[in-house]
Amino acid sequence: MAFELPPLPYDYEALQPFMSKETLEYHHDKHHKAYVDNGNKLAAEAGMEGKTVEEVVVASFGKNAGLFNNAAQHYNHIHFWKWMKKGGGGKNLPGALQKAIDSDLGGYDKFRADFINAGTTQFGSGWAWVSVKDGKLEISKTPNGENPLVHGASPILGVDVWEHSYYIDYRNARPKYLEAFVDSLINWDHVLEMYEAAKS
Ligand code: MN3
Repeated sequence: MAFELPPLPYDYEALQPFMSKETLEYHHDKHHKAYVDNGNKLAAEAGMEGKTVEEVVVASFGKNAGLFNNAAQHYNHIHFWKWMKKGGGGKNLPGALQKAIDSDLGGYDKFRADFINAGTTQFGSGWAWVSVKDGKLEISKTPNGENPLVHGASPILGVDVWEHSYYIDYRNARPKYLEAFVDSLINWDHVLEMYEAAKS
């Protein structure tokens, strides 16, 4: 199936002051759209236009870099928009997630520090993640468009640390952006939805 650019699940102003209208206009309308357009072109050339985005990501990893980069970034951004909401973030987690973070990641404060550290220490462009692997949560980081799907894990939360995600609002202060993401933007409902799907 052809990749399609999903609309943002909120207004362009909804995440201010933590993420500006200008950032969302460029990031969604230009960057994500380019991944969709390039991904469709390259998937057709590779004869993979009938596959889901998840299937294309796994099938192209290590084999077709151009297709992989665009398909993986399409997957990553579909969820990135949903991993944020107005009035999100902070410690008010659904019970099932709180329990898993307590048992697998050493509690909320350690999760917060380790997740921010993963994003801060990803050298250059990439992502920081929480995923489910072998039934347990783990924190990781990946370069460029790579994601946990290609490492046998199911991502449930991810944050984009490409400069296009924060440079307009935070300039070079990536840790400030990551703190704002965790404290004020995370949509825990979408994290829970992906957690439950990964566990089932
Ligand atoms: Mn991006």
